Amino acid sequence: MSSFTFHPDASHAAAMTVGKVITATATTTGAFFDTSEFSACFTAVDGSAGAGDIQFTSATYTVGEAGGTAAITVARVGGSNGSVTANFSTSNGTATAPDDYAAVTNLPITYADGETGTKTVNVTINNDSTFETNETVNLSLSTTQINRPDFAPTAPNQAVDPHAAVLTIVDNDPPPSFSIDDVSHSEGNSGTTSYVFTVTKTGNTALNAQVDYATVDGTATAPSDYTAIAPTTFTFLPGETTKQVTVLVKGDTNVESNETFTIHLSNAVNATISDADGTGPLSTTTRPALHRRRDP
Ligand SMILES: [Ca+2]
Ligand SMILES: [Ca+2]
Ligand SMILES: [Ca+2]
Ligand SMILES: [Ca+2]
Repeated sequence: MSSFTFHPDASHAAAMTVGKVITATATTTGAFFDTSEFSACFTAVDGSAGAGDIQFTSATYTVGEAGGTAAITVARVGGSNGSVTANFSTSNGTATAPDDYAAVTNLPITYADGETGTKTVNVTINNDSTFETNETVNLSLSTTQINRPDFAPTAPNQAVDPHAAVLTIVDNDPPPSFSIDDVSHSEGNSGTTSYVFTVTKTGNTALNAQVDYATVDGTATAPSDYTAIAPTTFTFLPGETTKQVTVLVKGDTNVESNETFTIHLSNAVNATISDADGTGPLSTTTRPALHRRRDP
């Protein structure tokens, strides 16, 4: 069957208000005036504005990690004719579900015939205790589906482009901190003794963290008392919490008071430093006997 366009004249147009029902019949012009009913009647609609589609009200949204939920607003744009539905979904950007947020998949958002304004979809945010960068969640709205009764189920619904936006979750956790312990034991009377210092990273982090360490002379001096360590960088992967620094201390039988040197931490990256100095007193616990014997 061929199609045609209906042009109401002035008197008929006045009756063509939205919501009225239109029917059509075909009548031959022959002697018998045969009449045929057309397909199901349908409701007159506001064709000038169309059904519109459902869009995000912004290309970007931001929420603090402690915000509980991110309120994502959408609006019906371009018309209010008929009922429309679009499906809202999230997908991982740099944020990952379920650690950072609760995923949403194909949540329908529906506007009734004639309904306009904004609607809000809540995305649940997880307030974890991990230091991390601000992270993103991709938001999508599917093609808007138009649910008008005059659209047969098998007919293609009006297709409107899908829409996308990005939600940024702003982290609220402090960076991890580095500390180094102190080491004290006998230097020994000969050879070298290992002084093992432990650098500890405290706090959850999703990022690599770095810190530099180097020896610093105190009353003990390199190279006569110990072997100096030039500035060196430790890189801690997210799950690493401790690393060790070994300083070789030279033992001798000289009469000397306890001496010290320091391992100094500096230049922390993605971290802070809570205890920057590990001291290494060269305890002379083997010395008192020698000391008393030689000192009248
Ligand atoms: Ca994360
Ligand atoms: Ca997180
Ligand atoms: Ca947090
Ligand atoms: Ca966090």
